[in-house]
Amino acid sequence: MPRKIAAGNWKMNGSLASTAMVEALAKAFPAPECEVIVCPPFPLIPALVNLNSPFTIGAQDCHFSESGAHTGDVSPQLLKEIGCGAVILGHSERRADHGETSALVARKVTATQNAGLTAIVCVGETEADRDGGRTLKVVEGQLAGSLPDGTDPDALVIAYEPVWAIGTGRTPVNDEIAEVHAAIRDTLEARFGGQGKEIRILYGGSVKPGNASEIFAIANVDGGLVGGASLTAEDFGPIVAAAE
Ligand code: G2H
Repeated sequence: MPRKIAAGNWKMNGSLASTAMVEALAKAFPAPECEVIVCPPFPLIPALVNLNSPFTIGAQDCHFSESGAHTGDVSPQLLKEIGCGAVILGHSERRADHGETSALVARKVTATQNAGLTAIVCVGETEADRDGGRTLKVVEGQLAGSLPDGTDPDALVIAYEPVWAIGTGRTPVNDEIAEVHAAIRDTLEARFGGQGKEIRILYGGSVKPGNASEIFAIANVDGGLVGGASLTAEDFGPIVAAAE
């Protein structure tokens, strides 16, 4: 398994025509030297899976139950059945827009991993947290709360996404990214021992073709979770190349 990951989080963007973008990307990267994960909105997942590209197709959320009376929700078992390989959990937009807590994310991590999927767990501080000097405390607290007992480190990816850098065009300076990623690595090693070294830690927040190589070269940065710049092959292609 390649160490680096280029993951695209399409958020609530894309249409059936977006399959063309993934086809173009697969043509450019028929055997990528990094893991490429594409996470479209739920209804587009089958169309992307059916392309049989070398990429992992993921979801942006799931419920913690296998089935039941949960209108509008999707189970990880169904995601697995239709060909998903990963699920983004605890993205700051879900924490903010849907009131998701770390305790809820933890239940989803268990369910996701039990379904045979990789959990991509997002953590990150707000601007007020950073200005208040609470960045590491907040991130470590989110990790502790979002990773339940029994978490499988082999089916876990962490994404550090400072909330103030998401979709804003602002990115932390390299030393700030390095500091948080090192703290996350320490936390994972304390929790999972040697296996904590193997867990991929992605940076997310305004990753672009122009900054991806520099960010991915920072210690403990194992690739990126990319939003806006994952929507076209022109933008996402160079980011995949930077992760190779
Ligand atoms: C952070 C990121 C993708 P963007 O949310 O998860 O989005 O790259 O648009 O800042």
